[in-house]
Amino acid sequence: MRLSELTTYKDIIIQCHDNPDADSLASGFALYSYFKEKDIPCRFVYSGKNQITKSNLVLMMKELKIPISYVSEIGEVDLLITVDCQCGAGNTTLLTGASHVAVIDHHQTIDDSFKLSTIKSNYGSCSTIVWQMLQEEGFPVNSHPDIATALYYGLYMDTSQLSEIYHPADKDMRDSLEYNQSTIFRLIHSNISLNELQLAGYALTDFQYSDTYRFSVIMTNPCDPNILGVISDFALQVDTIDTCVVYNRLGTDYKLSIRSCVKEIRANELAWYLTEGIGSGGGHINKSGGFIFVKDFLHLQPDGDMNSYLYHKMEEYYNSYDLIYAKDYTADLTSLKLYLKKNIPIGVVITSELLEENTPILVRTLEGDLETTVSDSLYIMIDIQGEVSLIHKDKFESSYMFIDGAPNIHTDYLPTIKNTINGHTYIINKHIHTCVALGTTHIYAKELQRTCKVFTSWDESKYMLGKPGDYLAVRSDDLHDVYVIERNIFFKTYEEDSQSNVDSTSKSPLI
Ligand SMILES: [Mn+2]
Repeated sequence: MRLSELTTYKDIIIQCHDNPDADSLASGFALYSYFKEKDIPCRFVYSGKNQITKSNLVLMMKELKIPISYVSEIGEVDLLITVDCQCGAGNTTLLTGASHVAVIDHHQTIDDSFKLSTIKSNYGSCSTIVWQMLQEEGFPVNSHPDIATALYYGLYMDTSQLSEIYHPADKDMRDSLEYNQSTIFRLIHSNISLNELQLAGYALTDFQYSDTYRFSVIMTNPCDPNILGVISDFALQVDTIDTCVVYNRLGTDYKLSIRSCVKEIRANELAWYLTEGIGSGGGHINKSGGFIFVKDFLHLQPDGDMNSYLYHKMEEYYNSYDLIYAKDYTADLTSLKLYLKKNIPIGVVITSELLEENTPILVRTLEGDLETTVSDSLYIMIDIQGEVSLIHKDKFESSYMFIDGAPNIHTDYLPTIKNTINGHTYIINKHIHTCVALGTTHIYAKELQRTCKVFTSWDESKYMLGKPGDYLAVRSDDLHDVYVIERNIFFKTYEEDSQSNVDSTSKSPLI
């Protein structure tokens, strides 16, 4: 969806989620400014039980002149845009009266029936999506310091002070915005009030702790949901706490703030686990949040004891997965089958076709930034999922050959190459050649029966998550090269090797 498509509507209401945060205020404000400039009657609103009181948000609205108003109904309107949230989601009060609805969000898709929607669940902030959409329309964000500052603060607050930025689009925005530094500094230091400081102190005097699993569960009195995050950040600093959940009840929901500081547990996955079926959750690797509907919770646990539910659910989570550290793992080949990699055309970029020899470049990919220097012998490979690897010309020529036609790449972010001297960024799609591997690659693989977290030998800091139904793979030429292949990619990329000369005594793969 493009923003220009939305300018055909007579009037527009932009709604952010209940209990707005900085990201939702920034995204809505930027959109509002775009439609105002196009002379389309537009309002920016939020609803829900609570009005904004949190000190940093009050300051943000005042300093950046964000014209948001609190409503309980909207009357008739041609188009309602929900921003940083999805119409129908638990955190978004349903405002009726709109003839059409559009959704712009970076949370997990809960309903894909909206014709008008841009949802990018892997973006750090909704501000980034709106910024990209404004770029697409040629809207000069940096000519509006208030908008640039709001978008920067939105990303800042949604990515734990920019510490959890991983999507390249988020980095692109962070690097490009010309924001007001002194305003950002004041906002950062207006995060909690004196009363909230006291409330956090009370909460921390009473907590549940598991010796076995090193997690803590903490209840607080009702407060702004953002304060839960302040408390969980603090609790996680304890040397013997690896993960924690801080929660309270606000009206019809329980709010949860979840943290993890160990590489074996991702806070966002834990949030999904704790709220599955009775609410919703998500976020980032180290920090996440969620909510649980009181009504659905009472069905599950009629005594309403949230503390005991969370404690036991945490224990259950710790027992729900297997861990594999590829470096020290010895695969049991009798339980695996041999598969052959299909010859899929992938992409290759010859760097010297784009830039002069010896130019330092930054290759930005979904997986992270990669710095290198252009040379005649440096080729960049782009695989089916848009993942990038560097390869020497000689190695390339002995392992691949060029073919005609387009490569088979499915990604929502094609890598970009930036000249780090002059900052010029190259869109590489015009420069991608197509190639296929010479020879064959074999793997041993089996279908996973249980959730499995694999720390590969090439990245020991992050695990690959395998769900039941996905495949655990071991390279036949390197038994320590263990990884997970998603079920649908597996069937696209591999076929069982009938010529297999592996002893296949075991017919039922197990892990
Ligand atoms: Mn957000």
